[in-house]
Amino acid sequence: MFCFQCEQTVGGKGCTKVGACGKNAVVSNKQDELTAATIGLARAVDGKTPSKNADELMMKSLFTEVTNVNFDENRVEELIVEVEAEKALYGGAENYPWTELWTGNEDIVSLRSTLLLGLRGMAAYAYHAHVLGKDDPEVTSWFYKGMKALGEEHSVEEWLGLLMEFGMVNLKCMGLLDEANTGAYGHPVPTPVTTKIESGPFIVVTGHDLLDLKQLLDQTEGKGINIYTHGEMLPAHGYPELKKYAHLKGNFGTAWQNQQKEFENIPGPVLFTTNCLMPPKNNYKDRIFTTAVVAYPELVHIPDGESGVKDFSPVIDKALELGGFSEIQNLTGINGGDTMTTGFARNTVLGVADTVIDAVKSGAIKHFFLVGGCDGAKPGRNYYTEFVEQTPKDTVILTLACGKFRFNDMNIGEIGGLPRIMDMGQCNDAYSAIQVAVALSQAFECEVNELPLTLVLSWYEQKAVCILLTLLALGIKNIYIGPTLPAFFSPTVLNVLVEKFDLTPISTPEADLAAILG
Ligand code: FS2
Ligand code: SF4
Repeated sequence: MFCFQCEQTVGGKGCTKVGACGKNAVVSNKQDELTAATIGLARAVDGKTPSKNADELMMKSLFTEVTNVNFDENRVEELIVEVEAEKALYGGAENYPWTELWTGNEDIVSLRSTLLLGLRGMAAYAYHAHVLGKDDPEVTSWFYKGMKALGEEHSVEEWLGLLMEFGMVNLKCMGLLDEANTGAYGHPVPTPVTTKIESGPFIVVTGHDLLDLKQLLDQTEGKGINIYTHGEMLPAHGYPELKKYAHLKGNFGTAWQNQQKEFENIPGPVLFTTNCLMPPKNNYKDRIFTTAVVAYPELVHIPDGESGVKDFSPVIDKALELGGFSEIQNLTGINGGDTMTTGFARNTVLGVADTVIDAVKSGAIKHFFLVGGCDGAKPGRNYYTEFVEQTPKDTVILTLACGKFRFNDMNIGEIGGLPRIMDMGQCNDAYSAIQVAVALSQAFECEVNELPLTLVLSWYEQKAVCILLTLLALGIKNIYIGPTLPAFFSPTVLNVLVEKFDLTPISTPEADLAAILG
């Protein structure tokens, strides 16, 4: 096996025997085989119109290959068989030799890998929009274009061109998901979320898929079962059509890398709608349920339902059987706070744009930071907590994705009635952040790069890769990135990114803050 797609890759170089994520060599090789088969599918449909089934297979296959999504060789094999059958309908085509995916000239491998990993990330977003009935022909067709391109020879300039084109397509895809989520559930509103867990049966829902949460809320209503979000599901509390359910009570736990501790002997089931799933320990294995493309051997999987409605009875029965805590649990976030406020998506922030603009003009707000992205297990990630703690009182922190659990229970005060930390949502809500930045640049009649705004990003898996490519394609410069740089950036590719975009690796909060504000 060879895999270097995530931030915890072994030795910062590549996983070759077993993944640091727990993915074994058989699954890893099968995922490469699946990648090669989807390149074959893209070749086969070239010049023809792909079916809806082909489109779904493309999204599902790429999503399946994302870190911490699928650990089940049988499910990957099933997908390979389905892709081959679909490919045959278009007269077939050669698959890419999967053993050559990560080999060749270092810079070409780097550029090819970056495009593939970005496509994997975008597939997750496209899939969430798709289940809500939203597809964009440009996004869908770019999966074929991108996968076909992966199997071809290109110059460095051509690869860079493809990456920038992809970044703009991913912006469209995030916009599509924003439209799907807000269309179905309304625009998020600021919502304080408690970290306390009440007594009685409960279910924890994690991952990014709001439709799975909505169906579970419907199916548990009036049954005496409380629902708690976890990880990337926290922003669900902000959506009017989800927050209206009285039994959507609060948030359990913190970011994904703490799950093996947090789920220990928990008296309730956990539903994984997407990544990040870690190999479950024996003391809670019987309580973990997967759905959609998430899978792990021996765990109960909730299949896609007839006419789009899933049957969550196995999860509900488990919640009733386990019965929950006998008394209220006064849990807190990492810093001891018992409330995590979310819901500051674009509509809310732009709704107070005049207040924000006045505060900037009067000097009450000196700088904006977007401190966002993934969390992970590396000790160096304390940087993000310390960075937020050290930001001056006249600055505002916008945040998104699961990295925020490092500081989203802290109360660092307000400016002009607005909290200094504003949670914009999941990683895909980078779209909201981009809309706000564009609106501010229009209000101040300047370029986004001239705004008093700095992006301080943390990355872990491939959704962060597609978002980074979007930000670069938009010409956003001076992004700070950590905790370490991707192993799939070769020295030459990294040089290009540093020179062209001033991409800066994080150093210390003190030094970086001084450089940004000085
Ligand atoms: Fe966090 Fe994991 Fe959103 Fe990533 S829960 S690192 O999938 O996509 O962030
Ligand atoms: Fe290693 Fe990350 Fe790949 Fe898992 S996903 S095998 S940890 S590089």
